[in-house]
Amino acid sequence: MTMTSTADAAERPATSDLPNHNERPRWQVAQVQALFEMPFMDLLFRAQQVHRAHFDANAIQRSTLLSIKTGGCSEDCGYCAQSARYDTGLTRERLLPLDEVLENARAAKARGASRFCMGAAWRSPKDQDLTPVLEMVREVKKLGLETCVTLGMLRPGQAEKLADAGLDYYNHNLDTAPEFYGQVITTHSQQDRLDTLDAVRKAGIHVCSGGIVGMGESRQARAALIAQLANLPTPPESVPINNLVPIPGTPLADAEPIDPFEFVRTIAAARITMPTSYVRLSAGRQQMSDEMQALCFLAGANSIFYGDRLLTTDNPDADRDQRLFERLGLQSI
Ligand code: SAM
Ligand code: DTB
Ligand code: SF4
Repeated sequence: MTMTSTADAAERPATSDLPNHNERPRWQVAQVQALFEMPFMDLLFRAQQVHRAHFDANAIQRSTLLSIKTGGCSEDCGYCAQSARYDTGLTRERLLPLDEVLENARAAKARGASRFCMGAAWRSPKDQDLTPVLEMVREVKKLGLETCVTLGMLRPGQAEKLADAGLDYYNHNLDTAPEFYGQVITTHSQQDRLDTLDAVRKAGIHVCSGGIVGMGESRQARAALIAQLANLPTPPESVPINNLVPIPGTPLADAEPIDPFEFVRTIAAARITMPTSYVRLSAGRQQMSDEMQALCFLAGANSIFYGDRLLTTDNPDADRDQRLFERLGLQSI
């Protein structure tokens, strides 16, 4: 098949155009935007080619999430049910005890999850907050699960402590394009998040970082987010793409939903620009049809959150996901 001229415009830059020939080629925002502008069928075909060159196209990785500390967060992220600044009707909870966390982890493993992700609504954990989480990481790992935590911004030395506890992944999203960031979050900067990702990477922990779409951002902003993730010194091993779950009481409660095909295009752009990363179809699956999810898998998504809760909102239950996997002939990783 021949590519269209739009597709040609989306080719990666030649390495010879770069000042340092040892560097990976960088994706320009315009090149990622050109991917978004490809005819839908061509974009999906290209995403499938990239996907099949690096992964089994019929296998999906599953992680189960647990909110270990819910609500009362100091930050003003405009999408978040857990910010103390908005009245979202959420009941705050203190850090869960270890035995409750382990009970959830055992159930996740029994259902077939390979990774267990623990999320806490902190701007940044204090050292005394981190100590019990280190114990959770050690104990969950002993169950034979991969471990992931998402705790907010890390202070010096904390990533190393998490690495010593055996943590496999740290989730910390860039969330949206640098130029749109200040319209969604004002209590920290995107640079703060980049600094935490750098500390996590240097400590030898795998990076899980992605973003949210459907917040009223432009297509260019979506392309800029994808380019930024792909151009990190090492791309994240895991890239969650969240579709905004509108939360009553937050500033984004009434955001115009994204066109479903535009969401699929975002997945495809992530797949093409980060060929060896797992692209995670994240928040928003509960509101998607099975057909929409199948399109996302066709566009290169190869991991999901599995289990009937995300952090504070619903996710499809395991039975629905198992039926979907059977109907599509998908295996779990
Ligand atoms: N406090 C930590 C942080 O901000 O990194 C960890 C928890 S935070 C809830 C994790 C991620 O969930 C956010 O970065 C955002 O991408 C996603 N998220 C939060 N609320 C969401 C919503 N209503 N819809 C979709 N994604 C959401
Ligand atoms: C990510 O990117 N998405 C997950 C996980 N990382 C921590 C969280 C989604 C949260 C959706 C809204 C909620 O349940 O509160
Ligand atoms: Fe929510 Fe995390 Fe922002 Fe806190 S820092 S408001 S938990 S997204």
